[in-house]
Amino acid sequence: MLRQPDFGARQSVPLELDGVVPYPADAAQEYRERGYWIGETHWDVLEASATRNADTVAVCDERRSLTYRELRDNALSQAAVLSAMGIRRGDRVVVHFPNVVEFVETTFALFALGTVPIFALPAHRASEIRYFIEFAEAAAYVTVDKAAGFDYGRLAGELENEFDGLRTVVLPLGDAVAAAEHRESYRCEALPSDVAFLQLSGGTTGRPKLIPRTHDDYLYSVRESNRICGVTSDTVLLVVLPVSHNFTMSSPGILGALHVGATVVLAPNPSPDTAFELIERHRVTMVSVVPPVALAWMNSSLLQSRDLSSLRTIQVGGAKFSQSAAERIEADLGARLQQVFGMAEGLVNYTRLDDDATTVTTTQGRPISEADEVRIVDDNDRDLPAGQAGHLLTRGPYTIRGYYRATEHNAKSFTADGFYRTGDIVTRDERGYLTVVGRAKDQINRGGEKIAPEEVENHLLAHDWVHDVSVVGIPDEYLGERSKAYVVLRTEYAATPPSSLEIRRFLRERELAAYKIPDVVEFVTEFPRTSVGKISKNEQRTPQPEPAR
Ligand code: OOB
Repeated sequence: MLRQPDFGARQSVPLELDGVVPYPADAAQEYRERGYWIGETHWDVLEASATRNADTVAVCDERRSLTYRELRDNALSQAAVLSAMGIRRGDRVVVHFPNVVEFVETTFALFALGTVPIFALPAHRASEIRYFIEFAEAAAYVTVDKAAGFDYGRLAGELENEFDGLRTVVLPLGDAVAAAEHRESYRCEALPSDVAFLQLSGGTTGRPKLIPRTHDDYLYSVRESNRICGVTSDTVLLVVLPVSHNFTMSSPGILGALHVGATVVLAPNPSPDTAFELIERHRVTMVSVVPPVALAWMNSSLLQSRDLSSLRTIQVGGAKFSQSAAERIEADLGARLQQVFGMAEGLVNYTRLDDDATTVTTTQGRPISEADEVRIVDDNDRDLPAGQAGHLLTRGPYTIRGYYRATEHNAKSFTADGFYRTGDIVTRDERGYLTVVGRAKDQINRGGEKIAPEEVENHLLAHDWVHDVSVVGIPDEYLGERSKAYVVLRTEYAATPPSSLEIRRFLRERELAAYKIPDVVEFVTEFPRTSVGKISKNEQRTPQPEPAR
């Protein structure tokens, strides 16, 4: 019989993870003294909730529903299995799930062991997953069998063959888990100052960057988010965005809900059919969406036939929400709008529940914490006066000081004194509210899904016929932006170009996440250039008049 992992008393040795930039000692001390970092781990949070709310439903999806006690016990059972497989504290483990209960069980099983999950997105495919395994030297890959139209289990099999020593776990685990024994209480080995997991950055480079977040820093943002967003044990949170995304996890998200004994309902997709039915059935009070989902909901004819009266707050974030759409939310959906402007690297801004209508519809809110330091600077890092648009830099009690294993990139993405360069162009009013007005980073924000053009360009350059390529975001009424690839073919193929469909199929065959595949492909003979000879992406982003025929 498998037993619960037996680590005895909590160890006092901090986790050593190479390639992590720690908070400077004086900053860490200040964050503790001011009561931001209170010395709890994610596992402690679940233990406490399971004690207080044992029989409340913690999380459910279409197939399964778990009380807090069941969630805790299942997580410990899975931890026992993982531990028997040799998975230990500090090991990196790629976690790859669609919106199913197993994601939450697995995440807490890994927290119980002090293992470091890497939160892959449900849409990621072999190309991204392989990279995470290699780059982070992952010990294991955990997923679920066929779900949401994709055979995750098959991918697990392929990866196991490919990577020596990689353990793969495909849920459900079956009998092994049913047999595990539990103790009344379990103290995990992790320390609150340890890296709890690696989140993913939207990315601007050829490969996504990994973001090390500690228990202390993340839980501070979660607790404050709960306070700002009014999450209590009565909250029923509907999750329609990908489970592992930072917005879904922590703003206040799944972790916020589990912190206070609320109920999380996981939706397999954000379509009005699916979501409205779940809102009605579970009397959902709160939901987080990206702008295109908010638009689809407001335009849905199903609004007439479904009862959404339980909905109190609808959070919109991840990409810029237009003022005109924001102004419609309350009347169309019968819930109050809260704008959320956040990033997996840390800083999250919210409009407050008691803000006036103009603030809620025209700004992206203000930071969570009075300790969030925000600077708005010009191209030479000089501070700008209130109201002027500039680069947003930030530092604070839950914003990282560096990406994982990325020394060179960190020198560019962080100032010498530890401010993160967000790449966002914002204005700030006298009250500290931010409005996002643009972006300086080379990233496409496709309705909240982030695409690093360089990553897609590298894949396209692997095509034998392709000589050069440039990927940009072009305006889209619904998504905000969609992606376009300009392709220059090798001269010998220029006369007989492949169809754009073939190019897109080529990318799919390289097992790239579908949202990264360009919406539009155009073959050109050359790129517009700037005066210094660089590709003018700005010109490529601007819609060109149709050529005269
Ligand atoms: C969220 O996190 P990420 O890491 O996927 O993306 C962060 C970037 C920001 O730097 C900004 O460029 C953009 O996404 N963004 C917004 C926005 N919210 C995020 N741009 C304009 N308006 C907004 N409201 O996207 C994220 C993380 C936590 C909470 C919410 C969103």
